[in-house]
Amino acid sequence: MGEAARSPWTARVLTLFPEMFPGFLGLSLAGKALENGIWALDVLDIRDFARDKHRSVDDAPFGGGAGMVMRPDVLDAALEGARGQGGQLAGPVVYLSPRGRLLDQARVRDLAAGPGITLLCGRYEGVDQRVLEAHEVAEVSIGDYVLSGGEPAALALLDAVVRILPGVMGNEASPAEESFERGLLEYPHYTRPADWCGRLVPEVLLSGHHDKIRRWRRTQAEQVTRERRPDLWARHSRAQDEGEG
Ligand code: 9WO
Repeated sequence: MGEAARSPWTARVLTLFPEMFPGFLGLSLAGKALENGIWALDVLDIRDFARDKHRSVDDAPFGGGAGMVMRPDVLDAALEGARGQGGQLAGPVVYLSPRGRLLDQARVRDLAAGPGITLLCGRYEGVDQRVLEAHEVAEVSIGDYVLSGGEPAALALLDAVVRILPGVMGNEASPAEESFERGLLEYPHYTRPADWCGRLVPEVLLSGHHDKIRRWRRTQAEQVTRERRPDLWARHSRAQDEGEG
């Protein structure tokens, strides 16, 4: 008996700008992994699901006001079109929006552990609320700022997920990863020369005392987290108190 072929981690993207994909994800490690079949990218043009002769995808907002809203009937057809063989979606449907829950490394890890994701990229003033409810769409934000569309946010989310898929990075965890696992920011990094324009590398890093170096880095990570991200520091301290560290 042959093994059934396992499908790779699959990103299905619904967008009015399919030319934006794979974008930078076609380069570097993510691009190599895409070529090697470690992940797959299906891009669907939302306009292909418009049915009227002008292929319109948007309409004026009820209640008046500036701009246009993406039509629920067109988005519904696109989401149905995003189902693969067997009528299954590739993982949860995520709408990139400043109204969403903020993306963090824990969410990235959950997504990487699943079968994939279906990403809905909005344009204009956004999408009709009812289609988000009908399809149980999760709203995700990559930060508290407004873009002109969801596409750059979709690319950022995919970059975060794809780099941790098995076989993409080489299997060692990066310092940033290990640090984030513990809820801390990274310690500072240095390379040669040891004296650059009179700026010296901290002595301890030249000492060869690996235990001392580990403790110094830990202290630096804690200090920078406390100073720059009191929110992360509070969460980290709470986790330590509960004996998770
Ligand atoms: C535009 C606009 C113009 C006038 C009045 C209200 C308005 N709201 C918006 C708006 O939020 N547009 C969004 C553009 C609609 C959804 C896609 N767009 C988007 C996604 N901008 N920024 C994001 C985004 C996604 C994830 N993380 C951060 C930002």
